[in-house]
Amino acid sequence: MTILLFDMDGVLTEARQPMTVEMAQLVIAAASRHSSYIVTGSDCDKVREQAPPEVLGWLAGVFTCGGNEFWFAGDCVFGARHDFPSEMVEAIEVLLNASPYPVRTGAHVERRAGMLNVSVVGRNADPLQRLAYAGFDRTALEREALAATIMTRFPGYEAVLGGDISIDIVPKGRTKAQVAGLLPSKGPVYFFADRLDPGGNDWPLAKALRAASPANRNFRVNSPKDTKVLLEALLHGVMA
Ligand code: M1P
Repeated sequence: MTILLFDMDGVLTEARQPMTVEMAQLVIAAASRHSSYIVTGSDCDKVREQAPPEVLGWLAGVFTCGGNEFWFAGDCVFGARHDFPSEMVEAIEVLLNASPYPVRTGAHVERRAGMLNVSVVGRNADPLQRLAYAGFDRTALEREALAATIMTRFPGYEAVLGGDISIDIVPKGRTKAQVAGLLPSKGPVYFFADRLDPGGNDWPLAKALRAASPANRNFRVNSPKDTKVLLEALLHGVMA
């Protein structure tokens, strides 16, 4: 039986937005036929805000914080912990202060299980402030530069781009790739994700899945609209 893995932001939902009723119905239909998981850089509170309980109830589990936590039936089954060096947090503060981006909304460094999430505009940004920063970053490539700077200075860590306004920092190897080794070996794995290029937070898992079996497949989506098309195709047996 094919196992389905879904990234959340940009794939099942718009960034930090609730799942639509239509998407919820499709995910439930898929999850009732295939063992299905969400794999996200976000934490469990955000997953609960965005995915309705009836969807979560159909899932075989939710990997949060880039695979550093696993949730099943509403309980945290395991959670990695990591003490990030204070020099890193200090260096991040220097980099945040040095950014030319003028709007700051607060919550710029968020500590999650086994990871740090860092955002120049801040996690309190509203949807318009998110869009504005994402537009700036598309041209300025600020997040790529921040990630590269952090990885050069702290080579034991990986900094990857997850959503639209932040970067996720984890100890080397503690990316979403770890999920590949945690799945039941029941069948091919289909991964639906939007950050499949090097430097994106879905790339390490996509690479690990490709290396594990030629039957595994990574499906790139540009928005939840693409995911709906793929799920409808899956439900009609097109992708089997
Ligand atoms: O799930 C993808 C990403 O979602 C958020 O990203 P952003 O706020 O940048 O759009 C964050 O929760 C991030 O950690 C996560 O990887």
